[in-house]
Amino acid sequence: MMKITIAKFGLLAGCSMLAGAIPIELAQENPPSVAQVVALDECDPATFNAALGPDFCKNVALGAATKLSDLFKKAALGTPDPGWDFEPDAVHIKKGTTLVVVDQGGEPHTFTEVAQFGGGFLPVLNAPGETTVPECAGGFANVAVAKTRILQGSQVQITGLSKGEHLFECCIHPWMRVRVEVK
Ligand SMILES: [Cu+2]
Repeated sequence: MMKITIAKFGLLAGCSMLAGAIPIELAQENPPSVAQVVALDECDPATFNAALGPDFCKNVALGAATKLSDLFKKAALGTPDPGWDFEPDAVHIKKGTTLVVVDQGGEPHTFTEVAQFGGGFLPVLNAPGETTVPECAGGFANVAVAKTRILQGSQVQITGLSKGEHLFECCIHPWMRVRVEVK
């Protein structure tokens, strides 16, 4: 009885060692390649949540907060608040690299691929004369746009990018832009 138990344990241990060894070998041959982009903002919970609903903006911007009315004012002047930003602005990756986009700001953003940079779906946040790009049209009522949404504290992974240049922007705050170069 004891012998059988030990033999079974030994077999299990052997299997798990083997299972553990395979991914490590593969990883050494093809190191997993990941590049990270972070979405940042400085939303002021009091004014954002009063207008947009409870918990829309989480208070994560320590010591810095922009009131909703100021965000609108700056956007209307064509000088949007730089606290709303994707970092870095340009990413150079090899084909096969996974792009991980993390929302470290206090409110939702989108990471939407566009043919050309332009306006988002909220005219009030677009620069003067800037029109909504086709990829952002319809806002979250458009499933294609909704799928690119990143909620506060969460992330999306972009895989399978073809070689060449890819442009991404936030369809809410369209001055948040990233240029991705895939080699
Ligand atoms: Cu945004």
